Amino acid sequence: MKIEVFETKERVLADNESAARETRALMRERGTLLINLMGSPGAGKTSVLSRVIPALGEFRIGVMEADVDSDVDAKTVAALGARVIQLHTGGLCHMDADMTRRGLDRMGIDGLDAVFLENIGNLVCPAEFEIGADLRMTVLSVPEGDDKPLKYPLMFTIADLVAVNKLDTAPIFDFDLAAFKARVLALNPKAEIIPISAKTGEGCAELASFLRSLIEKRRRGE
Ligand SMILES: Nc1nc2c(ncn2[C@@H]2O[C@H](COP(=O)(O)OP(=O)(O)O)[C@@H](O)[C@H]2O)c(=O)[nH]1
Ligand SMILES: [Mg+2]
Repeated sequence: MKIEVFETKERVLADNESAARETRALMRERGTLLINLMGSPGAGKTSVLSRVIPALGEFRIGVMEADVDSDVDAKTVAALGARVIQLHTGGLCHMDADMTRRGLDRMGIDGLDAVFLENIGNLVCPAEFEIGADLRMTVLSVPEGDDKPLKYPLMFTIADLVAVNKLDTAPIFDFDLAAFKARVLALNPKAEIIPISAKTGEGCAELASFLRSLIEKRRRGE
């Protein structure tokens, strides 16, 4: 007897890819840059936004805060003057393209130059689901260790930009920045790696200027 095998995960990922393509086309048409902000819980995603949004004060920024529950991060970011929506995934460990699209529709992107999606904190599921972002940005913090690209290779393979946060804690943790960079670049030679501290502000101007040039390019329709 021949039993049919239906590859459900492949189907889900194919549907996700087509929704992501639609979002990518929409963002291009509207002149808005979409950034998928990923990283472990506590890596400093919200803290980095708290540095970067004021530094990009000339632009209008939207933030979609995805959480399993709660609205603490959304309140922090709203206080910076960004347009904010809280998205609850009800237990799901990542945002997919369809959920992202619904969030964008609900928040409204009229007049926005850039939208950050602060994804659910983990280094596994968000890497698997394309949301249609123009930039995939991963925050990895020093206390997590320099071996994370070895343990979670997909996250560092798909990241366009890796912000190495909590640089101020480097004297306490044995974090080998050169080894970390080499591990990321071995997976992904095009990755941009910017060491920062959201606490002291070190490196945040460089990070903001990297983002600024992408936002300006998108505004010019490039
Ligand atoms: N020492 C230090 N602490 C940081 C830095 N960035 C964030 N934190 C702290 O790390 C914790 C988690 O930060 P948060 O931004 O909420 O992380 P998220 O879960 O990735 O959004 C908070 O207690 C922050 O104050 C940093 O650069 N240095
Ligand atoms: Mg957060």
